[in-house]
Amino acid sequence: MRYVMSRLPRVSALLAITLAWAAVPATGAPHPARPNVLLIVLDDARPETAAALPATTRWLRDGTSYPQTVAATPSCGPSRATLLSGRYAHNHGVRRQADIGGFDHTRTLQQTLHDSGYRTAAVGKLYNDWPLDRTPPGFDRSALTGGGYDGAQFVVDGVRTRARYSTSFIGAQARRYLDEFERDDDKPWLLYLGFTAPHAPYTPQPRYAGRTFPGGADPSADEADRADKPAYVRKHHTTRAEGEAVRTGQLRTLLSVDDAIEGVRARLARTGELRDTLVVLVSDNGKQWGEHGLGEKFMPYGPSYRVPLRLWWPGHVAPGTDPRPASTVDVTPTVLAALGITPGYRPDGLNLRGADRHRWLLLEYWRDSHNGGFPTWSSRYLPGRAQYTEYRDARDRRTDREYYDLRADPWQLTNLLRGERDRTPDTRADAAALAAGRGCAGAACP
Ligand SMILES: [Ca+2]
Ligand SMILES: [Ca+2]
Ligand SMILES: [Ca+2]
Repeated sequence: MRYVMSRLPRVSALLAITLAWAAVPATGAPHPARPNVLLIVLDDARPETAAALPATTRWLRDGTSYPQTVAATPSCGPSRATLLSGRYAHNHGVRRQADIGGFDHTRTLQQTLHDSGYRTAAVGKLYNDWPLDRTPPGFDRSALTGGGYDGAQFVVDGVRTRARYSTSFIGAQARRYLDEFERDDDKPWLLYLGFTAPHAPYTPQPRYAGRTFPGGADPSADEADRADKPAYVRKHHTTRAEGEAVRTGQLRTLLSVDDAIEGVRARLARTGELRDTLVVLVSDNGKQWGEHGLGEKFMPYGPSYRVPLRLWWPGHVAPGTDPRPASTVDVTPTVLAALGITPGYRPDGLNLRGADRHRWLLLEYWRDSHNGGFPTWSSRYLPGRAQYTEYRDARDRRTDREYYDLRADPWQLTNLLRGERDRTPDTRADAAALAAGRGCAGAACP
């Protein structure tokens, strides 16, 4: 019964969503003072990487976790634009890494909070292809990097510098901004905390370089028959062993992230801000650890698009697990609803803490020369049930299609549109829903 919403007629579902949206500002008790917002964004972390974040997990344990969360567009730059705007890439326009120049910075979490009296700062990796010496609109302060670990370059409020180790630098800079905020103690703040970990090149701190971790890639890392998959998949040959090396490298870098986050938590406790801070932990996309013979992300498979999402705010966000489908597009609307702030625009995502729910999850990706030759695709994803994917060429003509019955085949081993005829599902409803979803806006989004 978890997906009862998807069985309702479309009009009723839209009406329910509209009513829930209208009701949002009234759902929480009025806040005597607005809380701070700490938005922690990991880079390429799938949900399983929580194994390398013990202190962070302990801290956020009495918040809400959303195990069915996707990155609406599993690619760094587009995904961050989605996280910070609450809009799908087909609306915010950052479809490819280099598109950030066309981003509407006024329709963002940071601009909305800034306009509501928040002090705002961004630390670490934010957008791709953004000039680091320019503080992005909506932020008062910024200490940005393009990525990397040892000797990574940062620009701290216009001053160029190099970090000995990026993760430690990001943690220290976050604490500096928190100290600065503390001097203006009455004002709430937004701190965007974007780690470069666990993105390639997975350089660990020496003290974590020998650590190993039990577990590994999912069973699709040994997919023997990929004849059901589109041709581009079969051009890749990432082995389970190669995927395992990437996984270990990622988890080692996250041990340093755990230390940095613990340092931020301790500083919040010391300045008396801990209980007045809404914390969000999320990743911009996942990572293939050899599943289907693939590395990277950018593909319509679980390891690429599934991401961790946790919310924490003692006394306001209930402890527990929310199994409802969630997306990166929901982060900004959920934060703003928790704060009782109505943005000056209509996001595409929804308030995850409201009555409202996704009928299905829209996933979209556009071919990007920065990312290699992965094709353009979009999916209709029903977690635990099914995923329907269409690939498109440069002229927007449909090329390949995939359909996975996730109840029988959770690892996406058998594309039912490339198998025996008698098992071919009827995908007309999926295709129609996806066609509408690809152009959706606001409450009309699935
Ligand atoms: Ca990423
Ligand atoms: Ca204080
Ligand atoms: Ca197969």
